[in-house]
Amino acid sequence: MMPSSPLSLFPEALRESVRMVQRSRESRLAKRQRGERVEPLSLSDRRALLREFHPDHREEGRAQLRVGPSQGSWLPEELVALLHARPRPLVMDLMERARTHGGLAASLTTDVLVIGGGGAGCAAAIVAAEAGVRVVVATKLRLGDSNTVMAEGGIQVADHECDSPAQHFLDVMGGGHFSSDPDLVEALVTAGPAVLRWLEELGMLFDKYPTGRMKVRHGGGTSRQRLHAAGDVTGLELMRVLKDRLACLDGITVVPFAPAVELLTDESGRAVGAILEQLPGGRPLIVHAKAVLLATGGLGRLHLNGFPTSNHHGATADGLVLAYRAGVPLRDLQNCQYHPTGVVFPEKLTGLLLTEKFRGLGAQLLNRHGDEFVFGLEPRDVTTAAIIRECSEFENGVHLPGGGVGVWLDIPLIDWIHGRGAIEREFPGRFKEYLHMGLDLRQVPLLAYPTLHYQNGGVVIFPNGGTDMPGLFAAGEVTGGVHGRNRLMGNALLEILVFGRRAGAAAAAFAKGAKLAVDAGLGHLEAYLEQLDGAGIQPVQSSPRLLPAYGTVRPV
Ligand code: MEZ
Repeated sequence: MMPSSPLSLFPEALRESVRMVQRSRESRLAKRQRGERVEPLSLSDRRALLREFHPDHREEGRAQLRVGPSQGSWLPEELVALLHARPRPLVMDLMERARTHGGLAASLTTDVLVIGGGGAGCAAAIVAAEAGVRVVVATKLRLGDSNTVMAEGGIQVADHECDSPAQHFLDVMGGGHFSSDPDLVEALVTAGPAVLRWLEELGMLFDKYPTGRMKVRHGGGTSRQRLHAAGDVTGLELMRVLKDRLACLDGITVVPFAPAVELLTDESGRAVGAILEQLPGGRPLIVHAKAVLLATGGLGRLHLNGFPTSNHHGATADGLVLAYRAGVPLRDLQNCQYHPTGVVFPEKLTGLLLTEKFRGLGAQLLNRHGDEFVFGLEPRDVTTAAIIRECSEFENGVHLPGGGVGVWLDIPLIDWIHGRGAIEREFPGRFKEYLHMGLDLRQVPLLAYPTLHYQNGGVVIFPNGGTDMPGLFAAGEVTGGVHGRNRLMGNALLEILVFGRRAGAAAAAFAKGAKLAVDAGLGHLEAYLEQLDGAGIQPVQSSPRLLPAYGTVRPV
């Protein structure tokens, strides 16, 4: 039931500020119609802003990695602590058995083991099964529980006449500060149109005009409108069709509630399986596989720099730990993505996403005086730094009585720009969700502040999804190189499909030419523990963490 006044849910201290935003809407719209706007920053201004205000550039909160192939890198201290940690107790017990028995006997065997049941893992499993190999998908929670399912705003694909993969390539390279691997970016953008056709064939429902033409929008840092969406539930709709396809295929076994806690390797250093730790209870499941594919997602639930996160509960960097202990290098992990608009109020939703599509359709970011202070479609890292500066140095943030601070995202402006009904039509998910709580997005702005959203870097891969380790493939957020130091909106959904499919195909091909190992063990782990010892590191925790240590969901 709707409250009596649109403002009744806001604390008294905020109501005058909301009214000011409402009062200034008409004149801001008129300005917009006259083409007056806050201009995008010059390259040098962007750089200076990032240096001073983006969390990646803070001196504190980093630590140096002291072992392994990326030794010497300065990374978020929460991540370094996991990489310097000892294995989980279950693995320590199995290590002794592996040593004395010359390996660990299998509870389950397969051709390809896919670790992770989000978008990248499902896409990989589908392609591998279609290539005729047996696949096991081991997933920490249920199939589909992942950041993919929470993705709202859309997927970037250059498929319209005024656009091209070359244009998309330049945007990705520029958005990532020219630090991406160009071969990976080329693979990403050129496969886009085919991936879109595949999704349509699988039955995904995109936003379209009555003529059947796909609607496309701008995202931050994009030179063309190329964001394709399914309302504001793009990831949910994407997972729906992937899960349907996966369920139709023979040869795929899904093992839910079974996170991988260590890879298995053979004498030659090939990846030959993994140890899964079944939830709850922690019983081991030893899987032998001819090829292993990591699609474990990101690290948002490590709450780097104390930020809230938009990520699902399983995003605890597990894949990074597994791959790194096995000797696979990491890249770009000093750069994380703080999405500019996480929820600040209502407080119970703190950190959850307010999609960039709101800004793509004209919602403005306003400070406590009701002034627009940044061009709304700067690349994400720039917008984030501008919000942090506005709330810190300029002291122009809106303060909640309970301590939170943020800036207004004036969502109702969207209906004023595009006509009544636009908000309900374009944001069916968030519109209903907030209405249910008593907040009508057609009438009130929401308070926003950056939230930890994405792990820009990760495991180093080749364009086919292979890694330095024979038999080990990786795809999706666990990998690095596609987005360089800053990802643009909508490229994550594209990445999980392009590289999920590539890695699935490459893993299947590898498996066809490989045999199951007879000596699947933990030799790589013993070597890693020796390195920790040699560096004088005495681990105080174990990893991978599996779940964050708060709330009602507890690690086992
Ligand atoms: O790619 C993303 O992270 C995305 C589309 C997020 C959003 O704002 O909706």
